Amino acid sequence: MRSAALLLSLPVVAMAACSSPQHASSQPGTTPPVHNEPLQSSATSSPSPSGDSLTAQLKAPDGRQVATATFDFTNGYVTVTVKTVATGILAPGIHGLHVHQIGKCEPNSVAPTGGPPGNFLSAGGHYQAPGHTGKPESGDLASLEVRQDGSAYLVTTTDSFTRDGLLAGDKTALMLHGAQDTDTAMDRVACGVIGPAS
Ligand SMILES: [Cu+2]
Repeated sequence: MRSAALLLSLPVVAMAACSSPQHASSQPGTTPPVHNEPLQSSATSSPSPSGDSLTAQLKAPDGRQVATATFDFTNGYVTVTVKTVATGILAPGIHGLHVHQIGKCEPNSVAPTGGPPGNFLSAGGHYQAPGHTGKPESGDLASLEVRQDGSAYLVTTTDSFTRDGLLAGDKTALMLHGAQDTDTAMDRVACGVIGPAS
């Protein structure tokens, strides 16, 4: 619910600051009307909990719930919030986080391009919005920094994909990779299919 538009009338102060003789006229100044309207506070712009939000429940390959993610679409961009729900699962460090191109989160699955099976490989590669090529890819997000106890919290924004784009076709999945600079950096350690909040 939005309040009426904020109408703020600042009285214009006519400054007769010029002291040069040729401007020293004694025109009677017109006094601007002064409005003493109460200042209305502007509406706060936090994402509204509307039905436009999407969510993903990130789970480890063994099914343990790792984190929740929300996608709030407002003002032409999306605010992505990722929060762990358990400690002791994720390794400390900085984990790659991307939207992948297929809404599947299957342990021990085969990539769409074939090859040996692995965790969450059937989610395919990084999501690209229609018509977008190159890097950063549309699904690339800020990384998730995991604290020593395995917990993490990230809020980031992007305008590189839309709600409709995430839900189109095979839908999409939010994927968390292993910690950077470790042997498991390229692994897919948690995955959640992106869909409407239920
Ligand atoms: Cu990825």
